[in-house]
Amino acid sequence: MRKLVPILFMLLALLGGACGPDDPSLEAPQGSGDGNHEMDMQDDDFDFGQPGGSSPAGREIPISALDGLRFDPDVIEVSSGETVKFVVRNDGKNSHEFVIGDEAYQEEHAEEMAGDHEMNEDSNLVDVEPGKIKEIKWTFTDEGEVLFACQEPGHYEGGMVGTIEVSS
Ligand SMILES: [Cu+2]
Repeated sequence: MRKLVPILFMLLALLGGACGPDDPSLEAPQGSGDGNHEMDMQDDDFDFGQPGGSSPAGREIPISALDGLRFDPDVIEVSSGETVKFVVRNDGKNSHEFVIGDEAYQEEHAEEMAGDHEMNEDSNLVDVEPGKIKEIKWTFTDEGEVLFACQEPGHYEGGMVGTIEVSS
């Protein structure tokens, strides 16, 4: 019996080896092969528009982040193709973030943030300390709804989210 165990392991190893070089990815679902999904999201390649870059902003939109887990205003209307500059002021005593993203993006980041909160500033988000102001330029490309949310732990879930209605 004792000798059977190593033999079984050897057999398994041989079978495993036959599956090719990508077999060590036992933790990743077969076929997905993309541990780089995370990198995609930081690659200025977004589903909900693009960083404003050097495009001139047609207008500035002031937004206030509040400790009551609200943004003021919380509904903004823009047109597709429009570049706007958000001027985000933290009027609270807690840290807040301003993260541009569609619902899928926000949901995904809310889950990440719930665990280990370490969100580096990216082209679609700013971290705003109490009393500070940060600016972020964004070009909206597609008609539809984009969200802006705070991804401090619990804030998005608590309702710290607003809507950007992008018209054609
Ligand atoms: Cu917040």
